Amino acid sequence: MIRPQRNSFRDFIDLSGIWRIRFDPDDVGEAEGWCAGSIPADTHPIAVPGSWNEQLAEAGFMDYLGAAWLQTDVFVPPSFEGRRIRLRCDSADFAARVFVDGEFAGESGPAFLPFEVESERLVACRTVRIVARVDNRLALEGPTPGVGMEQYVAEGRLRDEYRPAVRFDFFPYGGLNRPVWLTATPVGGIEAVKLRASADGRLTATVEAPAGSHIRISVAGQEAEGFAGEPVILRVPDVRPWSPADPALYDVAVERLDALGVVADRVELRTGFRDVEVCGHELLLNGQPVTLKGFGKHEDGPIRGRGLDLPQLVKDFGLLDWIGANSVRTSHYPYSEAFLDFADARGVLVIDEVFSVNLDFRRVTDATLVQHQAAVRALIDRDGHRPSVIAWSLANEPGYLNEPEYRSRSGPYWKVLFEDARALDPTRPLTHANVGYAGLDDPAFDQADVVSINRYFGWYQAPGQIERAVELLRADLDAVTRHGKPVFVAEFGADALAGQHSTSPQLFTEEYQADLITAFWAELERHPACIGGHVWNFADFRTAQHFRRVVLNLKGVFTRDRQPKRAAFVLRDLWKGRP
Ligand code: GCB
Repeated sequence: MIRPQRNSFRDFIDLSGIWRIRFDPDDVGEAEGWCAGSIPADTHPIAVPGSWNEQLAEAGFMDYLGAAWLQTDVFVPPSFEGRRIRLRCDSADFAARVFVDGEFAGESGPAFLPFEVESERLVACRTVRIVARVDNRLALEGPTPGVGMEQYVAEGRLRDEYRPAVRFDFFPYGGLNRPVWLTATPVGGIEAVKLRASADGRLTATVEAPAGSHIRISVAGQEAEGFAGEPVILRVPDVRPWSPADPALYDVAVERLDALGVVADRVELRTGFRDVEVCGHELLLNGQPVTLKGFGKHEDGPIRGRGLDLPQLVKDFGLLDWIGANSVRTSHYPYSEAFLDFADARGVLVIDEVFSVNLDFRRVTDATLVQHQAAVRALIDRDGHRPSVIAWSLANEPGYLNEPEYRSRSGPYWKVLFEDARALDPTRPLTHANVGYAGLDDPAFDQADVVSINRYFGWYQAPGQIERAVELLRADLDAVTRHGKPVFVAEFGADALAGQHSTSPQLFTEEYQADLITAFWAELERHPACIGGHVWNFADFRTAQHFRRVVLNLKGVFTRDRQPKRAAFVLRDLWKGRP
């Protein structure tokens, strides 16, 4: 899939704006033909991109989990005549079926990743109606399992009931949370480009286009030619390797030439030349060891929910710079491409995570693995050319329910999943985020290149006892060191309510959060196998309702509206090396 772009061969219309939405709590829309669109009286206005929850809270849809039909009309301009016209959606949470003028056109693939649909109704010089049935429920056996009242009861876990019902600690926002586009590309054009660039200036491009297509690649004044489906290789002399200190980016032009050697299609991708590898307990970037300092984040904000928020992106990258962070994990799902544009340009290292949270091995079937593999493949396809992406994270906290099936059944699952990912991209290390319940010999560690652990000592265990928390952390770091790989603390932290203070160690105060983070950081820094840590979380974020959460998960070092807590200043001193 090629991201929408505009040049002499390609064009797009951004369908962002006010759409209409009709909720379908009884799931009757499909049978009743809502795919053709609805009259305004049955619908509410909704901004796209944006989640329906906070936008339509007053109409009663804050906690809505189910199907909803979103619609808009678009005029297909004359300039699209004779070209391949598609509708592209950058993501639909969590799944969508798309109709054009009432006819089914196609559906989404893995959640949080783009998909395209085509329809004979998409022809130039007419107005078409786009209707998307979006559903924010998750299947029980998916790579991120859903849950319902039945499971809470059957598992005897009524105290774990969330509203809306989820198995994870963030809000299941529904809607079209990233832009939707109408695109026009040449018939028989370039369909995909796989790029890999290394610090020695070598660039390999494999282009998907009609068989036999003649391909030309150019970057920094260098050119190479070849054919679709075969790697085309070129070398840039005196390349400036990409790094956080010098995030040098190069524009790569990929052209398809017709039989006369005339350019018939062109796409551009931006990349950077760099190497990442694991060596013993170290993670090397361009041959130099790196220490990861940063955060787990979320795509989350007031009103828009998970909707793409460009001002917030600008702000967040400014804050990452201000605090001296060099890295982020896209917990717990692939983020927008706009986010990665910033990471590439600002030199922020990214651990790119697939959407698999709290995988439950009592429910894993063959279909789970197939879906998980598809999600990994789609993520690598989308982000594989990004210099900022230094590792793939294939799951967050599988086995967190402490189910015995995790230890007995997950080994072969991880073997297949990791081997598959490694074959798709041998240039990046693989990891997953381990939860304490999954054990210090978590079967996924055998496959991972980096051993990542999430640890909440001082919070869920040993609350209020920072010294004890550090001892527990040290014991786990020592124990996982025996895997002989770099060790990374992918999550640690404490909730703090901005403005809550105390002179003694008290949960929820700004001082406790800051002191816990300081103590953990000292331990991570001194541990020989540890390559750094990510504080959980960059900013406070909304969760589903539960007595453990005060609307938000308060582990942010910034508030949800990006005001610093005490921990932000402390981290800034630690990471920027101030006294
Ligand atoms: C975790 C999860 C994360 C939660 C966090 C917490 O281990 O990975 O999604 O938000 O703990 O605050 O409990």
